[in-house]
Amino acid sequence: MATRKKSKGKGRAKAASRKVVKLKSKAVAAKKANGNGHLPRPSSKGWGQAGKALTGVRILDFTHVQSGPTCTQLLAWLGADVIKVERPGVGDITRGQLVDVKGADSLYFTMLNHNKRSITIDSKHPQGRRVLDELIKICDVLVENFAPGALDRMGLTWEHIHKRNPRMIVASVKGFGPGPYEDCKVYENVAQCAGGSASTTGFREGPPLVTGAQIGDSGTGLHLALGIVSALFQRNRTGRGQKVLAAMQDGVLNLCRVKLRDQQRLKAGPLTEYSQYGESVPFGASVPRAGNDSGGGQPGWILKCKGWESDPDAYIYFITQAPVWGEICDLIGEPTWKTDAEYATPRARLPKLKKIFERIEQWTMTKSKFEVMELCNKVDIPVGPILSMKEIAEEPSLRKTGTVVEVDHPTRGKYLTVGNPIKLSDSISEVKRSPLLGEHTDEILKDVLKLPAKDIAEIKNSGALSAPKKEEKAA
Ligand code: CAO
Repeated sequence: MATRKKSKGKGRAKAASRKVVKLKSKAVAAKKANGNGHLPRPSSKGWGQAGKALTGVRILDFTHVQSGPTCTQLLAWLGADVIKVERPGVGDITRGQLVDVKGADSLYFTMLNHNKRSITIDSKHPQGRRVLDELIKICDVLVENFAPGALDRMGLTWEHIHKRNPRMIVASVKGFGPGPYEDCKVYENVAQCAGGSASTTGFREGPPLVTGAQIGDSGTGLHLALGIVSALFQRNRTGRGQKVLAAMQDGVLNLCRVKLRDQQRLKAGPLTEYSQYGESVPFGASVPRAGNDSGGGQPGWILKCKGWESDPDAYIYFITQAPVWGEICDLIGEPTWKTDAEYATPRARLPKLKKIFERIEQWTMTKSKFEVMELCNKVDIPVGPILSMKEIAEEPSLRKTGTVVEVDHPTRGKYLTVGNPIKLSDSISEVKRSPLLGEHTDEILKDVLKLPAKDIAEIKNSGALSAPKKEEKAA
C-alpha cells in the first residue's frame, strides 16, 4: 500500500513538474515573441488617464536655490509627490531674492518650485528630526544640494537614512566630485568656469564668457533627475536604494564634450572649421574660444538682419550646410559660386568663410530675421532667428504646447513660467503654482505621516516647525 501510494505520489510530482516546465517554457516563448511580455497588460484607459509617469513616487525635497529645485520640479511635473522641506520663517533663500512684487515670493522661487508641497521643519531641532525620520521612512528619494557635509551635520548621514529606509535613494548635487575641490561651495558661474564652458565661450580676442543658459545649475539638475529615475528603475530589481551624485563640474563638462573632442583633435593639426584657421591665426595648446562658429562640421555664424542698428536681436544664425550650398548661392545672388572651384567644395570654402559670411550678410541685412527664416526654410537651409525673451514670451506656438505657461499665484498674481519641456503622451504635465512657505505643514503631518493629534500638538509646541519668536523688547 505504502509503496503504491509512494509511486502514485511520485507520478503526480513528475506530472506537476512537467506542467511547471511546460508553463515556464510557454512564458519564455511568450517573452521571446514579445520582448517585454513580462509587463502588465497595456492599459485600456485613454492617453493621459492612466496616472503619470512617476505617480506613487514620493520625494523628500531638501533642495534650495536652483540646481536641486530644477530636478525636483521636473520630477513633480512627471507625477512625483514632492515634499519640500524648508527652514521655518526663512524657507528657500530664493523666496526673498530678486523680489519684484513686495511681500510676495520672487519669480526666482516660483519658477523653480511648481507642483511641490512645502513643510517647514528645523532640521536641527530634536522634534524636527523626529518628523524628518518619519518622512524618511515613507519617501522613496531624498534630494539635496546643500554645501558639502551639511546633510551629515544635520545627522542625516547615508547610514542613518539607509538604516531607517534601505529602499531610499539619496540624490545630491555638489559643485565638484571627489578630489581637491570636493569641499567647495559652488554657484552657477563657478561651475561654468570649472567645467570648461567659459574657456571655450566668447571671442578669441576677448576674455572668457559665461553663458545665459544655466548649464551649471539647471543642467546639473537635469542630470540628477535622470540619475534618480534610473536608480528607481534599478530598485525595482534590487529592492534597495543607492546614492546618486551629480557634480556641477561634471555636468557642465558633459555638455562641453565637443570641446574636449577638439582638444584631442588639436594634436592632428589646426581645427579647420574654426574661423581662426581661415584667418591664418595659429592655434595654441588649448581649444580656443570660437566666437559664433558652429560646434559641428557645418560652418555657421551670426549675421545682421534688417534693423540691426536699433534692434539688438535683429540677427540670424546661418549655417552653410554643404548639401544646400547651391540653394544658398542662388538665394544670395552668387550662382557662379556653385561651380567655381574656389567655392564649390566645403574644403575649398574653409579658408574663405569670413568672406563668404560677409557676402551672405549683405543679403540678410536686406531682410528681417523672420523673412530670412522663411526664405531659407523653403529650400532647407538651416537658420535660427535670434529670439529675444520678449519674443519668446509672446510666441503663441510655445503657449499652445505648454512650454510657456501663465500661472496664477495668491500673493503675486499672474506670471509667466516655463512649463515641462519634456512631453510624454501618456503623462501630461499641468503646471501648478509654487507653495507658500509651510503651506502644507499640517496636511503632511496629518494626512501623509498620519501622526496622532496629540503628537502633532507636541511637535508644534516644541517650536520645531515655526520661526523662532523674536525677543520682546523691554518696555
Ligand atoms: N533647518 C535647519 N537648518 C537648515 C535647514 C533647515 N530646514 N535647511 C538648511 N539648513 C542649514 C544647513 O544645515 C546649513 O547649516 P550648517 O552649515 O551649519 O551645516 C546651512 O543651513 C546652510 O546651508 P548651505 O551651506 O548649503 O547654504 P549656503 O547658502 O551657505 O550655500 C550653496 C549655498 C548653494 C553655495 C551651497 O549649498 C552649495 O554649494 N551647494 C551645492 C552646490 C549647489 O547646488 N550649487 C548650486 C546652487 S544654485 O546656484
